[in-house]
Amino acid sequence: MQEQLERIKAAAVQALKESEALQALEDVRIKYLGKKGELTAVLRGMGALSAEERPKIGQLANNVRASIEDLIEAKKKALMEKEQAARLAGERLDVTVPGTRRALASRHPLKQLEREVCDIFIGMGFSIAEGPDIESEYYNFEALNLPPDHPARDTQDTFYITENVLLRTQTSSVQIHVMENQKPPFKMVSPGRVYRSDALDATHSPVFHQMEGLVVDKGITMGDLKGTLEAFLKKLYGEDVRVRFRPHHFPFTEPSAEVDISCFVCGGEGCRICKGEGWIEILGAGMVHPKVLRGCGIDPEIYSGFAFGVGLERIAMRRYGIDDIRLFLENDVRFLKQF
Ligand code: 2NL
Repeated sequence: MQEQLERIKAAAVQALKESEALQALEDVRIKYLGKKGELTAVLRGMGALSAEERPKIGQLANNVRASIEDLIEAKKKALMEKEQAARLAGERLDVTVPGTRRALASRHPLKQLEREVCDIFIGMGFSIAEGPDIESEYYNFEALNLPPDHPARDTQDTFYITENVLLRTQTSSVQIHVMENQKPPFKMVSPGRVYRSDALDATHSPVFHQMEGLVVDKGITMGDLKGTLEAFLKKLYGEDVRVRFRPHHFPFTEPSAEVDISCFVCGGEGCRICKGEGWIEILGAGMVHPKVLRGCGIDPEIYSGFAFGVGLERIAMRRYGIDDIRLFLENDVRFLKQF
């Protein structure tokens, strides 16, 4: 029996030496130490031994079991370490290899300008008002004293969605909503996209950006309009700029004016940019028409206000010497990278 145990041990040791996977180790364990294993079979036969021999053989069998178990454990550990090492080697990555550089995007030049202009007005205590691009005819035209037969209402000039729903042609509509829903005083600017049914060429685009401003309070005068716009234009173009107001007509303001600045290229001498004029037209403005105030539920006998509108593309084109409005829409990185 002793011999038998030694043979079992030798066979198990040999089998373990040849095992190269965890499953093979388990197979060995079952074959020799399992319930139906070889060592168990020997132990079952111990009943036939003499009382003298039984403890000796029992002791030996236990030693054989223990050493096979130890070997299995050791081999298991070795195999797992080997496996881990192989996995780590496969996953190794060189953190010193240079990465793929991702180009950082930048703000669109028109949005940069919009922000700059908004910041100037925020600095003067204005709030920003935004509203929908799709409007009803009432908010876009009627409320601004543009009667049904006004040429701006023609389908040649305006994108109609249904008979009285359209893409806004100015952001004044946003300010009408605010005047209807809140109580004066108001001091706001409303930047945003506006739409006109124009064919796209170097100087016209069916979609462009505008910024309108509105101040309504008791006792607002043309002096407030002039002072505010002069302060704005000096912040945008520099303290040396001179500002000129020319009489004009808008249906929604009375009186109305167009506002020019002295040419920022030649300083008023006359050059290519100002077409020899010395002046550059920047804004339209005026005192809010009493009809417009009344339509929003504001009593023009108590309140007065001024308003203005400015096209952002025109300002940006002149500032950066851009000669084609289509460049703003094409998203050509070579163009956008310059700002
Ligand atoms: C221009 C002229 C202007 C206004 C816009 C306005 C808004 C309300 C009431 C009265 Cl809610 N007026 N806006 C006033 C005068 C001129 O824009 O040349 N825009 C590019």
